[in-house]
Amino acid sequence: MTDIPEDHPRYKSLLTRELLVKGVKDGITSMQGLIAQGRGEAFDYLLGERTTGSAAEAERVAVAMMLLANRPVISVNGNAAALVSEELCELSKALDAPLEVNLFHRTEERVGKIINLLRSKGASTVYGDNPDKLIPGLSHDRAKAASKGIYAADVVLVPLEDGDRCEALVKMGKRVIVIDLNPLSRSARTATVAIVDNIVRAVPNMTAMAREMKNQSPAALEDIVKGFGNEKALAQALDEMMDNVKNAK
Ligand code: PTJ
Repeated sequence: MTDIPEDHPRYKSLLTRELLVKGVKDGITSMQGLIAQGRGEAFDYLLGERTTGSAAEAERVAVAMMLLANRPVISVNGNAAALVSEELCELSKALDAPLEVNLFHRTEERVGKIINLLRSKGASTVYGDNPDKLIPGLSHDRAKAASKGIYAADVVLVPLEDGDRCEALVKMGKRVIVIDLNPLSRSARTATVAIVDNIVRAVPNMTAMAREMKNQSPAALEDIVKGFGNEKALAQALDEMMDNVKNAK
């Protein structure tokens, strides 16, 4: 990895890039993952590289939804594994939700490496190496799912998702939470809850919230979920981006 000085004004962003490049070298992240990160970075720049008010609210709703779920599952791809493997394990514990590796550019070797990485960071249950079901309506490898994992889940957290699978999971009757910096993406628009934030900020935020909210009553958690509308939240995210751009003039 290139040694990035901590006083560099773009330290965090450059470090994120380094993690992804390392992910590619280690066989965790796909080459396409670098391009996806570039698109994410552009939106993050517009957002001011911060967790906005609407993102924090979406994170709270997502945590409440996961805590209320009977079978919550967290999906992990090559970008998520490179950027936040340890943080995802902590979130998995805080929410009592297993992890499942699900890849768009699937190779069994990469699935195995990501599972090993997650286990080395403390994950207990990780599905993905033995998918025995197919998500209906998807023709690519992303359809592969574990019968005890995503296939049976009632709520699925899918960071950096492609729109197709998000739509297919919603069609199966699941509540789908995406983390996607692009509020215009099909996944963000199809999701039950879209969190417009960088995964490196969103996942630790959600873990802290889960620890705080864990003892709230189901009625109190329902109240948090009830008031949420994804369309309105996405409109707010766009407003926050535009305000940030206007303030830069
Ligand atoms: O590891 P694989 O094979 O499953 O592949 C993973 C990628 C991400 C390559 C694959 O799912 C893909 O091509 O995704 P897309 O369709 O490019 O969508 C990724 C979305 O995530 C885009 O809308 C980006 O803006 C957004 N994004 C990228 N980096 C981040 C992000 N959102 C949050 N945090 C990020 N760091």
